[in-house]
Amino acid sequence: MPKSRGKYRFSFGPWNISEGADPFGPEVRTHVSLAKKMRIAKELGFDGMQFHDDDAVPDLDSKVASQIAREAKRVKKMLDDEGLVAEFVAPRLWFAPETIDGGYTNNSAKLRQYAIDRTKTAIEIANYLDTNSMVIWLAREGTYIRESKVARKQVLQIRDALNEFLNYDSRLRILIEPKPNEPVDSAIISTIGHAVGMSYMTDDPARVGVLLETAHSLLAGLDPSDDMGYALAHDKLWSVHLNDQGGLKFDQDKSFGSNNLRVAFNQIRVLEEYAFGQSGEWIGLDVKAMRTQKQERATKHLSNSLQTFKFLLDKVVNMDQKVVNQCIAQRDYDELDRYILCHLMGKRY
Ligand code: 3MF
Ligand code: MG
Repeated sequence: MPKSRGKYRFSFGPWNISEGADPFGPEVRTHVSLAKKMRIAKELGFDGMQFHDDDAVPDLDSKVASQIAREAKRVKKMLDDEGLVAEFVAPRLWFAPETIDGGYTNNSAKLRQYAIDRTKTAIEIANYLDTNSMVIWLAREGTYIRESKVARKQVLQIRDALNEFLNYDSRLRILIEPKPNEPVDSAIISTIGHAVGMSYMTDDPARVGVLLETAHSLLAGLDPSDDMGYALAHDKLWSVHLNDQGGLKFDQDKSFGSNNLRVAFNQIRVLEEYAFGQSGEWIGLDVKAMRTQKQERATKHLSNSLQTFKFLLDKVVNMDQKVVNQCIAQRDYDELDRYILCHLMGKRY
């Protein structure tokens, strides 16, 4: 790894080694066990794993507390044995029949309670896995048609839910992962700005930050490196999901840098300028193998993304800041553009 100000540790989630199903076709690869995924993580040079609550304890809703505790502790032991740590646990609030129309913003009080209870169980699991970080991707908090919910009320319902979790566990840190759409037509907390705003509405803003995903910023029509800068100015960028995205279409979770190297370069530039990771923040890679990828080669999206990160970090560290400063001083941004492109292409400037 090139000499850098940032301290980079990498993680991914079990869902990032997948069977390749998409909305138009079934699975094309066989299931890989959690133990095997941990082994792969270690072999590829990752230090941590991210979990949905039911990645750690499958079929969570049908299990009692003691069984959940037992299974979660077993996963912790597996992590220990592999020399990995859990970065966070995220409640999967978009799968159960109870969350068809949302979790905390469901129009039914009974179903909202399901989402609250489920999240508290996820907090318990996080404790068993020895992490105090919980990521909340607000997948179905939003609408398919505007008239079905009251926008202002949804925001307050999410605030109230977050407060309940902060009060439930005094060590808990919440990372909001915003996304503008998919599965819903329009998410109520749709961008990093919305998520940061939400954090200040809670009872303890110091314990609420954000996780930024490259593709989610792009889907909102925003530049991920600027979004990172925004969250970093608030000291609230506590994790990232690096990946890539080819324009405004479904969430692709392409390998990091595979669509736009310059956009990827700038994300690392912004992280490096902040010395990201010095306070323990992780670099998560939320990437998917292409459906066309064969079973035995379906981890290249992870190794490729890691390699691209390191190569681009090298480009960031070895960028000639003198040239950059000169161009800025002369307000010659066309020359700066040429320098950056030469630098990225490895051409003599
Ligand atoms: C959705 C996502 C999710 C979240 C994950 C953890 C499946 O677009 O990015 O990945 O990252 O649920 O919060
Ligand atoms: Mg993500």
